[in-house]
Amino acid sequence: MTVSCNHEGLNRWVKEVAAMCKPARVEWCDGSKEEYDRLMALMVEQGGATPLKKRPNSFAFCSDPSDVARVEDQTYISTPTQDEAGPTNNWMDPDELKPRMLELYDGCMGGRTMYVIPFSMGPVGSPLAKIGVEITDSPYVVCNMHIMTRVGSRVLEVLGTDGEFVPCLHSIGAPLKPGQKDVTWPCAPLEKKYISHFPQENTIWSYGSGYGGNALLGKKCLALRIASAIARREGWMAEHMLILRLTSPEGKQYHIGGAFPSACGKTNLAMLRPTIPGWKVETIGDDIAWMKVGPDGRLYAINPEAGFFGVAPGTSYETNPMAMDTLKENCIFTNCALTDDGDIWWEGMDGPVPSHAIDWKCRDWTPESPEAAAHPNARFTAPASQCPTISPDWENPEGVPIDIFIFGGRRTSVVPLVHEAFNWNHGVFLGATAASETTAANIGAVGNLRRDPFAMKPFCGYNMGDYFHHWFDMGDRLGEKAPRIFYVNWFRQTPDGRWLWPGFGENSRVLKWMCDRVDGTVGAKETPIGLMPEEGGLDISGLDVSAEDMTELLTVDTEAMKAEIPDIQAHFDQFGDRLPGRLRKELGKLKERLERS
Ligand code: SAT
Ligand code: MN
Repeated sequence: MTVSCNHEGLNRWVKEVAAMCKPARVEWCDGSKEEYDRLMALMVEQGGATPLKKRPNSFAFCSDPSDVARVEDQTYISTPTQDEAGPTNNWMDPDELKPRMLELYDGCMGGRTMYVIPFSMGPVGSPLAKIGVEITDSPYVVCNMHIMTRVGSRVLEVLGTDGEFVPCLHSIGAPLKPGQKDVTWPCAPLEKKYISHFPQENTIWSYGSGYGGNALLGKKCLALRIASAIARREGWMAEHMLILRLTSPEGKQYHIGGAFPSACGKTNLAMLRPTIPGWKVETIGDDIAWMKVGPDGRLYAINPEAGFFGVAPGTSYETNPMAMDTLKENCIFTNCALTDDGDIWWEGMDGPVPSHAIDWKCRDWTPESPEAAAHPNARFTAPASQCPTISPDWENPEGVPIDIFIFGGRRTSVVPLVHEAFNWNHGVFLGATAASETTAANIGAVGNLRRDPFAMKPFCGYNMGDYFHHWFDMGDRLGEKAPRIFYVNWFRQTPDGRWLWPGFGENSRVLKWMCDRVDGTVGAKETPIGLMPEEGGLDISGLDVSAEDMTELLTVDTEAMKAEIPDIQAHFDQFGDRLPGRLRKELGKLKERLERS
């Protein structure tokens, strides 16, 4: 299929980029199955993709060992002043960053095909959707974008001759000299990787990495970093949130938006199968929510993505059966292990551990091998439409009305299973002070505690102090129709490392408590940190958790909370004048409540 583009600005940009990157050829993507099959066949032929015997139309890839996760240290918010990017972002002056990257881009696509991918974040033509165009020299990126976004000629039709789009420039940064043999996962060395955002111009420049959030620019780069900056200017919200619909046995629907850092179980929660009888969960999104105030004054959310880019290790029929069923066909697997019978495997998958496999570094692997077979941040790319619990409303262009926000993170101690904010302002405080132990989703040490406000630390495209203001502004606008705010921690452990809470499907008990709170049918006890379930408030019938563990899960450790105050104080101090006074006030009130208790 030939793609014709009548958008002068887009045609001009494509020409300019081609002149700079000097690819061997330029190809416009139409999003068709023919295109996907052709590029996959090409990658199979070149040795980068392995077709899986056990999963129709599915392929496995292994990345370069330097290219396994987002590179936060080399991710930039490039605004004219550092203050606009704020203390939580890496900043570089565009006047310094651009020349540096232009030099890298010069001739960077030599010997390769430059693909032009028109894509829509959100259902094509939805009033909440945004159009992007990614230029890339990676066929792997093209195929992943086919699954993760809506790609194709329809997008160009909506764009017309002068529609707005976000230009997303990507190169793996590995030009081929004439006659040079390609490697299976070409990319630039770590120090040459740059993931740059220019929020003032709504543009993205990514160089050197082929991996996930570094390279699939519709996701974290557009739908979060650039969109969050646009959303603030335009009065809506772009959040790092799953979206799910919970339906009670009486048929009442509740919509939940949940913000958790990467690799903290958003995908599992979005596809949860309730263990409490009669309750049902439908999945709307597992990573990103775009939300606008609707005509009735409530907050409506859409999932701008079309697929799931989920963490593979730990996913099993036990932990997330719906994800496992989603992964049966038409998927891409990255950095998983390959079994001898032509399937993928990862740590934590159901069934026996294979006696032999090829690990993600292409080495022979046996259970005795010292390293894991799959990389801990190995990923699957799967079409959302294949999820058995996908909601019939997941592509509703108007979105779904949000009743509940949940914040949380991975905390092995201190933070109880669930607490509710006293009100919106206190809820914003809970979001702004959220902390989590780091995971393998970003390059760096695993297990350190870091403040990750609203799970947006790596994804907020402007000064986070202003972002906090924006949350207060949205609350003021929503008034009584604002969603209720809760904070959860599924990850509590005993000092010797035993999980206190079973998690997964059992989390439905906590969600039910939230719905009951929204309906006013269950009470709560006041604690210094928020409202918590009263004795018997949480439905634990049939749950295999001891009374002592339940008590531990629902107790506020006043001394441990007090000990965190200086860290919260320091966290707030970094925002200087940009910190909303309301947050300081909430901190003061928390201190008082802790002193009194
Ligand atoms: O690599 S991604 O940014 O797409 C996944 C994640 O870290 O959540
Ligand atoms: Mn994420």
